[in-house]
Amino acid sequence: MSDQVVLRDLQEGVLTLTMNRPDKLNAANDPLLLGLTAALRDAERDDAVRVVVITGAGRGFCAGQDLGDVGAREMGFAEHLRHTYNPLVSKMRSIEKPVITAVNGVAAGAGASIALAGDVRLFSEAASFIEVFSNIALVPDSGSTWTLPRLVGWNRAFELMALAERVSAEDALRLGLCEQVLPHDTFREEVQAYAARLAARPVRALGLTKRALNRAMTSTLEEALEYEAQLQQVAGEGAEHREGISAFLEKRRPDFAGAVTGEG
Ligand code: T3D
Repeated sequence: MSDQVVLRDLQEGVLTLTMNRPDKLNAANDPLLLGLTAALRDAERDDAVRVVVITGAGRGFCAGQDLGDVGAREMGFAEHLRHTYNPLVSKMRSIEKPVITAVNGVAAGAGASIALAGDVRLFSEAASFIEVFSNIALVPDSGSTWTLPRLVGWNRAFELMALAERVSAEDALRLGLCEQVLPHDTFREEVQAYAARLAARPVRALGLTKRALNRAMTSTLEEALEYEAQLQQVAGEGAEHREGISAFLEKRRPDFAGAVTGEG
């Protein structure tokens, strides 16, 4: 097994980033957090990457902050969050490519926040989700206070945060914390197949869609309508749109990846 804490694997437009500290359920240390953020920044600039998948090695997704590291560090909590988790979560939300969090096992604390920050959240049957922060008398961070109440409502979010109870994959699906629960034995293959489906979509238009949805979270309807008009102008002038129209008229499948490659 590699000693790198973030593994990168690019296959057919799908970049899989694997958090790789399996002995600690991929508890996050600074190299892991900074490595993930750096990989997302690289992916943002690389046209060969159409979709990003974030997952974990071994039986965990991510158990949150490595608690063994906390006592030894020189930064305060706020400075540490600003330096590590916050740029990671911001980049996951702002990168204009689909990000799938493939939650293969337990996602706890900031690991749960990272799971929720995906555009598409795919859980294995063996996954679980814990807002574990209150067990060690901390406040939920890395975006959980933003994402969780939007998904489950204020009161349910507070209950999950206050009691730190483990949510099974089945209950996560019922609560809207994930889009799909997939069989554990074939999880990685099914995630790759799902990601390949997304990679065949017009990912530049999806990037603009992500931008519009992000903006709409804090805008009025009038502002959203105007922003949609502006982004539609951009999408409508793009190679993907031309390919979509041609494919429709010629009664064939669109080749969106080829359209962008051929842009020159
Ligand atoms: O700036 C800042 O740092 C603030 C940011 C904070 C963000 C946070 O994420 S705070 C929350 C930190 N995370 C936790 O409190 C979770 C602690 N872990 C657990 O509660 C449990 O391990 C789990 C519920 C996640 C999983 O339980 P289980 O029974 O499936 O596994 P386990 O046996 O507890 O853990 C397996 C190994 O992983 C074990 O090591 P060992 O005994 O086999 O050598 C355990 O110590 C290690 N491990 C799990 N979580 C962490 C960890 N080691 C370091 N840090 C961890 N967070």
